[in-house]
Amino acid sequence: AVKQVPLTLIVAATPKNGIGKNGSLPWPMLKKEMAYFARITKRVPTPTNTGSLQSDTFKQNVLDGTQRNAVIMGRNTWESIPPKFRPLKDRTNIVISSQAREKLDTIPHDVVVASDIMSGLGELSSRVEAGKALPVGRAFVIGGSSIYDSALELPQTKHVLLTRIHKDYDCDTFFPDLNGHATPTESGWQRKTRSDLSNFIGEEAPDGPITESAGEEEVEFEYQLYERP
Ligand code: FOL
Repeated sequence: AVKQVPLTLIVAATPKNGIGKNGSLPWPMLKKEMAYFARITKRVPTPTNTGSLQSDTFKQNVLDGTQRNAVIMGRNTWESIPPKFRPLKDRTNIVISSQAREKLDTIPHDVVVASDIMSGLGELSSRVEAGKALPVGRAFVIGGSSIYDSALELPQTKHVLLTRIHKDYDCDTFFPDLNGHATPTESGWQRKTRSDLSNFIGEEAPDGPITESAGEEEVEFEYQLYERP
């Protein structure tokens, strides 16, 4: 039996599941939300603390440097990240593209380029075995639409960290409807409690919505966790 690495989707979406507009995010910069994304995708769990006690799950941090999480993204999402922030630091970046690295705009060699999620993870495993990359902690799928779609088809995708933005923005890119992918029964996606979320992310989750001033306006959002069996 070969253990497949669990995949977690992380996404921020409007009430209509909008995630993007004209190659960037639809909302003005939400500093706290972006900081949450960075913190959660960097934080590595310990496999050594057997995990019967959930509070042990996150005693190890990225700063220990024995593992690093992977972030898996499509080529458009890669290009949407400001050049000064990419590759996303302290994470192994995997870019999905049907074009070979050579035909793409200068992607550093420590970034894995692959034609699909499973080959990207396979290439990363080869690099780990060759001592050229750190062992994988968690693997996060960070978009966009078509990469989220593909990930939801994979049986190893068990969690979605969704930030629900409580405001409508005009969008041209959407997150797939979780229970269009599965029936709203026990075999489908279920929202978990705040306590489950805290345990999963390794930090206290806020109670209720967060308000952030962004540009001219105040924007409310909340962090959610979904799971499927
Ligand atoms: N998930 C959530 N919850 N929020 C998001 O904004 C988000 N964005 C993407 C995927 N999942 C998400 C894809 N888009 C950066 C920029 C765009 C982006 C993802 C990441 C980025 O620059 N991240 C830096 C932080 C930069 C900063 O602190 O301003 C990083 O280090 O992660």
